[in-house]
Amino acid sequence: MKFNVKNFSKQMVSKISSSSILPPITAGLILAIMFSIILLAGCGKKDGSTTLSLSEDAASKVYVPPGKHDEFYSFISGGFSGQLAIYGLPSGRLFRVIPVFSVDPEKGWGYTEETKPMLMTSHGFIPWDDSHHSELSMTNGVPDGRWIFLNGNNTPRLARIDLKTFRTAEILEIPNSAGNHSSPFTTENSEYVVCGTRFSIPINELDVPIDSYKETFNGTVSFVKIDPQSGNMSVAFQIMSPPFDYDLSHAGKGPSHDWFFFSCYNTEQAHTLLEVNASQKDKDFIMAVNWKKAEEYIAQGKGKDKEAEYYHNTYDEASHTGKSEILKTVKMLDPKDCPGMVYYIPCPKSPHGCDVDPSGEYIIGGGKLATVIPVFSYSKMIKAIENKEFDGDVGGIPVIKYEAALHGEVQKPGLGPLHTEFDDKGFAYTSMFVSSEVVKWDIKKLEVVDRAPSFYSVGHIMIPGGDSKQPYGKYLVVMNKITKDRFLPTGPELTQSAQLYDISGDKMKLLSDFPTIGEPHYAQGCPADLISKNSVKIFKIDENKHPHAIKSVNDAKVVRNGNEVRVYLGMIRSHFTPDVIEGVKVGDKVYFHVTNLEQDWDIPHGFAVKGMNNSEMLIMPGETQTIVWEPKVATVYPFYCTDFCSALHQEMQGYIRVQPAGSNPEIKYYLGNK
Ligand code: K7E
Ligand code: CUA
Repeated sequence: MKFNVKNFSKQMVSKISSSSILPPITAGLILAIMFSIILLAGCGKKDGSTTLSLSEDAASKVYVPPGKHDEFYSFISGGFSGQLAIYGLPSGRLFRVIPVFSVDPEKGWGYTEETKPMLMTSHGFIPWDDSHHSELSMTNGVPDGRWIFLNGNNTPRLARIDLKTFRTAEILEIPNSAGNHSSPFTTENSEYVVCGTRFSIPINELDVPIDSYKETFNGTVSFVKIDPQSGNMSVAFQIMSPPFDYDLSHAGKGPSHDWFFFSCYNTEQAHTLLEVNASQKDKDFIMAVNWKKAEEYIAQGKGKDKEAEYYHNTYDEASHTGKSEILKTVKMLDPKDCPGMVYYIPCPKSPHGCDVDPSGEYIIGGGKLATVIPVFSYSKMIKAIENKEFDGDVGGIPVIKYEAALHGEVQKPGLGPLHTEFDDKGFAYTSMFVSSEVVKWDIKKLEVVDRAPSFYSVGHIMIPGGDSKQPYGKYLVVMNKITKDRFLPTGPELTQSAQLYDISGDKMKLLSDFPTIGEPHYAQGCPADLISKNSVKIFKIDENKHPHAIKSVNDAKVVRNGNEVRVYLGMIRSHFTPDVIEGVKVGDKVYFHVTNLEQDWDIPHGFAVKGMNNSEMLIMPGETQTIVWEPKVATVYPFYCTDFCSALHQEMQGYIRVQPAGSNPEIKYYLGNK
């Protein structure tokens, strides 16, 4: 979500004064929200600075002395950058950016021949996406530090990042979906990661009039099976659902282990001016899916094979190479044929976040336009199902009576509740987008116990382990949409930001602000040693299965085959083998297969050749990567190492001669004496 507070107020003023579409209640609510925005926009500032003063105490809490490590990793999604950024907590220091769905010349990802297949989709090569949510793999409902999943919103995709290497291991395209937003949330043992479509689309007919939305459009939620050993992802089944917008989700845990909960808005089934038309109803839904039941129906053959074309891309660390596989079918379940599998719970009003507390008993909806936070009870939901306390059905899906599933409502929490995380002491923390604050409340008593302003317009919040069975209730990270006056200006666009709060006591305490890469949405955090102890340091050169790897400098060579020239280049501090190459001509396609022969941690070498219309490569110890170069002009081109690898890094260079098209040069190469 992103909008400007000032514009929002202005637009709303003109809308409310000029529009007779809005029912009086909606208009009244929006007016109330608007006034609060104006009030709050004014009260955060005094003489250009915030009124909040930070004590030395706060500074010492985020201070990690030089040479010391942070206590937690945090993985903050990059939003429209399609990347995932890794920060230490409590310092807020940035360690690494994983490009995931995007290209980043620093990493060479998507530029090298080996990694290009990872970004292939049924729409072609797509080096970008919009990534909102990260989710750590779990065992027994607790992050296990093995993998982290990231959603691709725009070209619906799901990525798995291997936390041994901090690299993308797998990207799966999601068929019959558009706007993969309610993703990639996982069940307690990462049996499944889900993908729910934000936009409903015409699933059966492709080309239909858009105003036939109600008749021809549908939503789907997909359950992606995760292989417990390899992590390999496959679409196990999809559930066809009414044409709503499936927004966010979280799995049950403990008693609610078998269930998954998805928030949805636009139950009005509007296809235009959703801003108004999808805000008509007092309540939308949380969709409760019994995935164990779905498994039974699949076993009984109730899943219909549905044609679809989608890519499955995997990266093999042994050969340092990615490959794409094109899949043609998915299993689709229709709730009409599968009683007991899907229910709707009414939820006020245009829900966004859908969060389950550590006990698995309470399900919290975040109604963007609601004045309360509704808290549902899993055990009451089950009783309501047993007693058939329904208010009819929608598309064959029974609608449970609101009161029958409700534990209670948090009254007057603030404005625009979005997302909720949990600590280990029975408290929930909900972000309030409109009133720019975080509200702490007691889950059982439903009472607000503390509130802290956020600067400004908070979206997601994150407590390490905060959506798991075992939150580490020490820090809260708040991720903001707008920073206004918090940082030095950088032209028309200011940095997005995260803020760190100490939540170990009764009251939340702001400790620090730090900028983020891209727009942060959701994040995950876990104790550092869960991951750091497994970190890969080198790739063993003896185990390098790349077809164009060399195992020693003695294997370095240059080979011509027609107009293809393959350069098998070795790198070791501080030279290339060979570093003089002749025999290439204009019109050739030159493959540089570059192997880093080092076997020491943290000694990458880089490779670039003058005028290369691509990116540098950064090659890790023991790894082979390939870049293609098609020289256009006959001359001599230098190449060099781009990563400062030793005192003689600057000497790590070479020359390649390119002769005119039509010539017949002899291949020659050497290092040192000819
Ligand atoms: Cu609230 Cu896309 Cu999870 Cu952003 S979403 S904030
Ligand atoms: Cu190798 Cu610098």
